Amino acid sequence: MTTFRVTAATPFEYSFPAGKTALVVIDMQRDFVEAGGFGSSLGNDVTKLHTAIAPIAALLAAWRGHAWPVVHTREAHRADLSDCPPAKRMRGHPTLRIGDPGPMGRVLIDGEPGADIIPELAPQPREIVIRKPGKGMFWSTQIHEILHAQGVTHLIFTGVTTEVCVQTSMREANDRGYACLIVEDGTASYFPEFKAATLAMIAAQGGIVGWHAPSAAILAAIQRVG
Ligand code: C5J
Repeated sequence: MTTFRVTAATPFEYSFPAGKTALVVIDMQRDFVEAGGFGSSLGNDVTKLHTAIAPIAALLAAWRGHAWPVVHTREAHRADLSDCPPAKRMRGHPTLRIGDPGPMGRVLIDGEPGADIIPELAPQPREIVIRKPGKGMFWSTQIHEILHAQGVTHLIFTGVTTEVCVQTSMREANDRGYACLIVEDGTASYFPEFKAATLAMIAAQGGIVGWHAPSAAILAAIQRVG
């Protein structure tokens, strides 16, 4: 099996096997990335997330070119809110709470326009798309079983927001035995300082949670082998 070596990874080289490494795109949904959704209802500047779109698109093109596994997640709740704990819904002082009607339909509700993945990164047929009610992608989903059935051992994380759903999912994955890397320019936060801190704490102590690297280093590793 071909192995790709990302030499410019932190804290040291990361290698990943062809076909057994899934590209994970966390929550690139209109509700987080576009004005009028959940992210802006919490007072955030959603344009801060836009830098991640082009690097994710480039990685998606590479993964699609080889027909390697791709996972997209969407944070979204059932219409009756039965999977949204009141402690989550009532927290803070957003202008719109989860389930409230907004410019893109009911906020963070499955099937509403805001819960869709942005058109630039729309999933293709045969890619894995999971709806998750929590921040982490393993909580109350079948993703571990799906990845296990496909023999996936390595996960390369992208998406938003770095310190919330991406970091939570990466930590959950680390505990389940996946070798995980987060893509520096393929993830973004409303708070750049939280993104920087997340990358630092992931790679600290000899990669206690995993690795990080720029998208260019991953693409170069693939191109070197061909
Ligand atoms: C948040 C997410 N930030 N996808 N969700 O509530 O990070």
